[in-house]
Amino acid sequence: MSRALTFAAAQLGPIARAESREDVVVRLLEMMREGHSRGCDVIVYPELALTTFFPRWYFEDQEEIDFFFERSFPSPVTQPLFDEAKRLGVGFHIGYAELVEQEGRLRRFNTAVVVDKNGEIALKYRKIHLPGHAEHEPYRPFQHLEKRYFEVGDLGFPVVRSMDGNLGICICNDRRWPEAYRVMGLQDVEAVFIGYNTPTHNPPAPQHDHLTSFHNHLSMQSGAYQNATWVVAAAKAGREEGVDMLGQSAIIAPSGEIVAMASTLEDELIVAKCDLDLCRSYKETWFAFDKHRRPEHYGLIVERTGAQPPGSK
Ligand code: ING
Repeated sequence: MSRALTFAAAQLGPIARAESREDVVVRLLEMMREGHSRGCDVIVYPELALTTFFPRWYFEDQEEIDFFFERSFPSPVTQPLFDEAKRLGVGFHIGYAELVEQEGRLRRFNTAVVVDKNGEIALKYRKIHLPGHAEHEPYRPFQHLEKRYFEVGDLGFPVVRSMDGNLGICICNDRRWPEAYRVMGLQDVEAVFIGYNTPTHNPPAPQHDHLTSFHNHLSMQSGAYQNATWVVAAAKAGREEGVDMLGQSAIIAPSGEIVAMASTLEDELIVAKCDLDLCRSYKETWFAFDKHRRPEHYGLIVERTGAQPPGSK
């Protein structure tokens, strides 16, 4: 008996800096309704889906920065997403910039949540692998200041049972790090939801630019296969405030095969019926972790941060 969920990746085209959250929510609702009409159970929106990707600019004024953050989620402007999801009986994943008072001080995270079919937040994740840099680097045609504007996430990589599946989240750069998938794999994850904002030019390494799409899919297909999980990945795509952002949102099976992919750089919904029990054939053979893993030999993965060449101290 297959345990199939129909997932959608809701790719977003550019969000202009001047575009209001209200206007963005209209776009999100349109894709939620299309997803419902196509039988979707869960719709996956991108990372930082409510505003333009603001870490591309250097700001000094904290108030200017905090304009891009949500002080509550849901908030009046995002409540319609929760209401419509409940009315339609669909779940969704969405990324946003989270501003929260915690332990007596303001904290800022690059956050994503899974909202279930009752409109309740079932899972929350705060981005752990923050790429880019913390100081203004004028040589760059655009900045990537996630290390300046966000703190490292403090929730680990949780997996929750919701909507009949073991669901996990990682955000953008996290998808390039095998540890992120493996921690979720060790919690028997069956579907990982990923939002990303990926420029097609990386100023420190322009020689890699032509491989941006290959590296995107390579990372996610590997993560899916090596942890026997589905991956549903939604891009913020297109030329956003002058920066070209990768599209090619994709739905990837535990086999590592891409079963659906976006073919535009605009708002585009891609849909696939995903049998979560397909994970079992990998979890019970190739990647039967309990039978085959040898953690007693993996110590360096946790003990050491940076690589140390042979013969070093
Ligand atoms: N984006 C990128 C990613 O890992 C990055 C990091 C920055 C890529 C600059 C290329 C150029 O896909 C995020 N948001 O993590």
